[in-house]
Amino acid sequence: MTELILHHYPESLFSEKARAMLNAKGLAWRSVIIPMIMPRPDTIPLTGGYRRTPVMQVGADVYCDTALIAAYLDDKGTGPTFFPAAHRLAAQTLARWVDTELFWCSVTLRFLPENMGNFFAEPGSAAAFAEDRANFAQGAVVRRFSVDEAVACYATFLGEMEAQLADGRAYLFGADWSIADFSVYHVLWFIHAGGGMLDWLERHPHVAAWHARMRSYGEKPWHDLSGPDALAIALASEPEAVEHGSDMPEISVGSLVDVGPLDYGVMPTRGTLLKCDVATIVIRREHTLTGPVNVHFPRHGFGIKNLLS
Ligand SMILES: N[C@@H](CCC(=O)N[C@@H](CS)C(=O)NCC(=O)O)C(=O)O
Repeated sequence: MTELILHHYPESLFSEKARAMLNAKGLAWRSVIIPMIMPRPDTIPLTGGYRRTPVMQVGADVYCDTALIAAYLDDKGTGPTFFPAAHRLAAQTLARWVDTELFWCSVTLRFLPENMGNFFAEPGSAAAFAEDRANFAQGAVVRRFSVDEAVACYATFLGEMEAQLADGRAYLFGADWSIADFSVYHVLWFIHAGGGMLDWLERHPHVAAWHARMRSYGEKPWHDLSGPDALAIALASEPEAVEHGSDMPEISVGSLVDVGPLDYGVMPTRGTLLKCDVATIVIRREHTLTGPVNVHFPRHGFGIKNLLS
């Protein structure tokens, strides 16, 4: 198998989800640490505009969004599937809710001064981060949580999770993990990563034990790779063959399209449509530093616009 390369930064919670999935599956992977804020000269040539974190590179193929990274990794490595047939609907639906609603709840909680820990270790980094994320938020359609709402939401969720785990099961839906475990894990990891609200975990012992179990997959040491070396790997590789097809009558294969998230971080990637079905959108683009690359997006939560219509 071509090397798996994660472009990420340590503080990123969705990166922690990807790291935990890679490690849980026992996969070897290489790590490109990207800056927490723009510019990202060694990642944007690969994605062509998409700027959310993380992205996973496999040669000259780039996978955007951890939902798609999970689907890609599922039959790789060892261990149970992320999508057990008996719980697939519940696990996927919970994962989607957690990656959106509980995620925004966690942002409010983690950025309370008492929960931040050393998130902004460098002097001046808070101001630069705020400016960068103001740009990132351009065009976003999300509802941020007030502190009161976030506290109530998290308290309710932890109570329900404690009840779910109370029969001694190891994971949310039974003896084996599902994608929901990885989604819930990264959000809880983020809330508590600054050392704040630890008493909330202590008051929920089943959740605390589950969190410790999931933590054993995250934050593992990785083999570093420089950004320019990752670009060179793309340049030396050919994109994987894709079965062409479009399920949209008005946008055919070969059309020039913009593809991007619909909720936030909406900066699109421009390329030629190769494939669009219920699960994925794949476009081909090219950059002098990478040569031709295929950029893969999940269909859910992403929009596609035909530039010639
Ligand atoms: N649905 C996306 C969400 C990714 C996301 O929101 N990542 C955050 C970091 S944890 C981000 O992109 N922040 C802005 C940035 O890193 O530029 C996924 O699952 O990958």
